[in-house]
This record gives sequence, C-alpha cells and structure tokens, in this order.
Amino acid sequence: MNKLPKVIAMTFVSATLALGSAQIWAAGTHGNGGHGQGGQSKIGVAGKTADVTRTIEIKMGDNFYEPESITVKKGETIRFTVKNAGEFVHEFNIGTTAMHAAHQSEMMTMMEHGILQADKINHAMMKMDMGGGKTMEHNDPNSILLEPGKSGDVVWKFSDASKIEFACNVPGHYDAGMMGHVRFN
Ligand SMILES: [Cu+2]
Repeated sequence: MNKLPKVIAMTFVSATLALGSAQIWAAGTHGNGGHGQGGQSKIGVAGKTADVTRTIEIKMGDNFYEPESITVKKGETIRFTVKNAGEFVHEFNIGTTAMHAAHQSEMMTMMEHGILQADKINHAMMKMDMGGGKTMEHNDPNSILLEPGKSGDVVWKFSDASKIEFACNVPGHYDAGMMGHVRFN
C-alpha cells in the first residue's frame, strides 16, 4: 500500500537527475576527454610523467591558492602537487576564463543535485552512468577536485602562451578570488 508513493518518488528523483545530466552534457564540456574540449589545445596537453622538469606545490585554502600565480615556460611539463588545506572542497583547474565559466555552471548543477557538497563529494553519484558511459567523475588531466585534507597531482604540458588561469570552479569560489594567472617567461 505505501510502496506505490515511494516508487513514484524515486522515479521522479531519477527523472530529475537525468534531466539535470542532459543539461550538463548539452553544455558539452564534460564527456569524451574532459573539460573545455577544443579549448585544451590552447592551454596545453596532458603531460607525461617522464617529461616533468619541475614540481610546483599548490596549497588550496578557503578560498585562495598559495602561490597566487605561477610562471612557466612554453613547452614545459610541470607536476603540480596539490593539497587541499581548507575546510571545503576545492579544485585546481587549468583553463581559459571561458573554460572556467562553463565549468562553473556544470558544478552549480552538481551542487544542486547533491553530487557536490560544500565539504564533501558524493563519489557514488559521481560514478553513476549518465548514459553512454558518461559520468560526472572529475578525472580530466587538466584538473583535480579534492575534499578537505586530500592531495593529488596534475601533470600538464604548457604549449602556448595564451591567457591561462588556474581556478576553483566550486560555486562561489572563483568569484571570491580563488583563481590565479599562469605567466610565461
Ligand atoms: Cu574552491
């Protein structure tokens, strides 16, 4: 007797989630190969560990980076060792201003669905198949999303001197100043 409303409620949740996901994919930046596809050639390519010539430590706080900006050479492959020393989830993402803006709206949708929370990530929901094998997992080579206390690496080869920023696209953080410039020398 009371099973029916439960089924309806669950169906509604799934449908809503699927709709939200469709909107995420329509934005076209997650999926085959990651954030800002098409934009990646401008900012560089995933680096090979064997090509790393320098390691830069990045500390993430609420809501800032240390250091505030980085200087690289064109063609240089850098290993970023990123640590989230804050109390909220933060991201280290290499991209253009436009790539970050697109990702911010995706992350807003993830937060609305509870996949991303202020201080934790719902890993099970992140791994859910949204159709066609697509998930919302953040395993793109140009970014890392970390819960408080967690660390991880990003290995990136900078191939062009176009305007690049590293930024956190968790809702509100970029606007609070959690971004820095990549300078070329
Ligand atoms: Cu952040």
